[in-house]
Amino acid sequence: MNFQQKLQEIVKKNNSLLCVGLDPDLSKLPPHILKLDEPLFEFNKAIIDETKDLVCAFKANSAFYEAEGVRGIEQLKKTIQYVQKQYPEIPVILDAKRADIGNTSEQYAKYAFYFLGVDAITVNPYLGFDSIEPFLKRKDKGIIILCKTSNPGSSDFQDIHLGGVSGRIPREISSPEPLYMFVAKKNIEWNTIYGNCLMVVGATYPEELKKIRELTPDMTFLVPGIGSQGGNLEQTLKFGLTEEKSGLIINVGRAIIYASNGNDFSQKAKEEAIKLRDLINQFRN
Ligand code: NUP
Repeated sequence: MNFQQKLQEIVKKNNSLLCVGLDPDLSKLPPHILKLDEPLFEFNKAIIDETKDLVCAFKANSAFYEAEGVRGIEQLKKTIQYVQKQYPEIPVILDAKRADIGNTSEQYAKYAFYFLGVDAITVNPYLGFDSIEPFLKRKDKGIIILCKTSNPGSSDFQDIHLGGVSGRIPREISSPEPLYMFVAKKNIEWNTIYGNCLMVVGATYPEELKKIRELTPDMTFLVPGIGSQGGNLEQTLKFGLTEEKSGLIINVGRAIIYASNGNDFSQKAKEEAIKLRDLINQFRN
């Protein structure tokens, strides 16, 4: 079963487009968890156990594990293995925004898909096709390409209009459209060849989301930015849902995982996840 099939199954089974972000930050974990030998893993495990019926995926951002060195990576791997063993129907996304020259990307792909064994990875298309091809050729995996990111600085480059560019870019696409639209078109093109592409579109830019959805009626978008970043859930759903009322993976990290800092943190996370799942589903019915 490939990533898209696995995703579709769990969306149906859990009736959810919510993805919980497993981004454990030692400075924010509950005191009783910090006392444990593997706090990142124990925190994740509690969140996973409470939200497993409410999500369509878990997304782990590599930075929060790399920050803790070898022990962090071990706990990332343990978290992924835990999901695979206990809840194998739930896909795990590695948010790493990787890509480099092809030869190096091969190693990043090996790390994600062989060492960690995740179902999908986020990649940065800035280096061009050969930099993401080592990921794309894993047709069973989901390759989630950054398109319009949720942060304020995403406008610095992604909104630059392409009029007048030269070099390898053919004249017909040298039009006054922003870079993110060009990237979206490339993603669609790569998806027709490889069939395993998704794209990242931030919930903080609903107008841009709308324009990208107009280009592709059925590709799946990973949408971060709801909760702590102030993204607009209503508009995200209005503009982003496909005809089948799907096509979005709505990631929420901090607003769920840090809903409480006490002994009840996983219970509170569950309550937040239920609220968000239900809010999302109001727009799907
Ligand atoms: O455009 C993006 N914005 C974003 O926040 C692309 C991302 N991958 N992310 C990631 O999504 C971010 O690094 C973090 O892991 C998650 C958002 O978490 P939160 O703001 O819900 O806590």
